[in-house]
Amino acid sequence: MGAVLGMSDSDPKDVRSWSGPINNLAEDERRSLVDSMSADTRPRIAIAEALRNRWFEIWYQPKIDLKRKCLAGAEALARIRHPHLGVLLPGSFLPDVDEESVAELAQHALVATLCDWSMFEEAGFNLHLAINVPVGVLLKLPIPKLVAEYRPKSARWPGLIVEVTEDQIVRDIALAHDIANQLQVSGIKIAIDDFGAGYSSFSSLRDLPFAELKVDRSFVMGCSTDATNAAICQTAIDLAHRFGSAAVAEGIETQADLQALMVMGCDFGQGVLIAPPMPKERFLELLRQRMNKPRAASPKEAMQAGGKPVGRVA
Ligand code: G
Ligand code: MN
Repeated sequence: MGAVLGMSDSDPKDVRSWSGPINNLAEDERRSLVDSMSADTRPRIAIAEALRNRWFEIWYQPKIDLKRKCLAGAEALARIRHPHLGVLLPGSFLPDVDEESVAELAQHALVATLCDWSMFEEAGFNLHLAINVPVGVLLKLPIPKLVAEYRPKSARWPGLIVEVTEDQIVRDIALAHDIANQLQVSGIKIAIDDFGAGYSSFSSLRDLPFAELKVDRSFVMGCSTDATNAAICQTAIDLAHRFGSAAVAEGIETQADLQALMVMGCDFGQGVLIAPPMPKERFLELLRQRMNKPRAASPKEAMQAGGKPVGRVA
C-alpha cells in the first residue's frame, strides 16, 4: 500500500493509504482483509456457538473524509477468531442464519461499538462509528434501552450510524421511515448500504431521513474506466447531495478509482486502498501513532515556511 494519508511530501492531497502497510498483523488476519474464500470451501460456524465461546471480534474499517483528507469514522465489521480455523469473515457465519442469532450478534456489535467509542476518543479522535443491522433485527432489539444503558456519557458523542441495505429499505419504505424516526431519538442515524444493488426507484427514498448513501462496491470498482459505473457513481453522489446527505464510496481498491470519485464530489471513502478492516487493537494503535506525531503544518503554512507542502496528520 502507498503512503500514509496526507503524509506524502510530494502531494498533500494524497489519500492513497490512511493505514499505510499494516504491520503486526498475524498471517490469518492478513488473509482475511477481504473476502476471497469461495462459498463452497468456507467453513460454517454457528453464531450461538461463536458467541458462547467468545470467538467474535469487532473489526474496524476506517472511513476517510475525501474533502478534508482526514479520518471521519469507521465501520464495525464482525469477525470470528476460531481457535483452529483462524479469522473468519461473515460468509462463514451469516448466510441462511435465523433472525434470532443475527439479533444476538447485532446486539453484541451495538454494545461493543458504544463502548469502544470512548476508547477512540481517549486516543484523540471523535469518530462516527457505524454498524450493519438488518431491518427485521432493528425491530426486534430494544435499541433505545440498549443505547441509553451503554452510550458514551460524553456530550461529544456524535451518535451511531446504522447501515441498512437498500433492498431491505425499499421492500417496506413506510416501515423504514418509522424505524428511522424512532432511532433518531436515541442518536442513531441511518445509512443506506449497498446503494445501487437494490434497484430502488429514487422517488421511494424521497421522504426517508438518511444520513449517508453508501455506493455499492460493484459500481465503485472500475468507475475510473467503466462509463456505466462512472455514471451510476455520479448519479448516486448527486442524489445523496440533493437529499442533503453524504455520499460514501465503498470498496475503493485503486488509485484511479479514488481519484475519479474525488472529482465526482464523493464525500467519504472506504476500501483496502485506504485502509482494510482491522482488529480494534491495530486501529487504536494507528490512532495513537497519529496523535503522537507533531501536528503537521497546513500546506499553506509549510509553503510560507519554505518547506515542502505536507498534509493533515489524521
Ligand atoms: O455490505 P457491506 O458494504 O457492509 O460490506 C462490508 C464488507 O466489505 C466487509 O466484510 C469488508 O471485509 C469488505 N470490504 C471492505 N473493503 C473492501 C475492498 O476494498 N474490497 C473488497 N472486495 N471488499 C472490501
Ligand atoms: Mn456496510
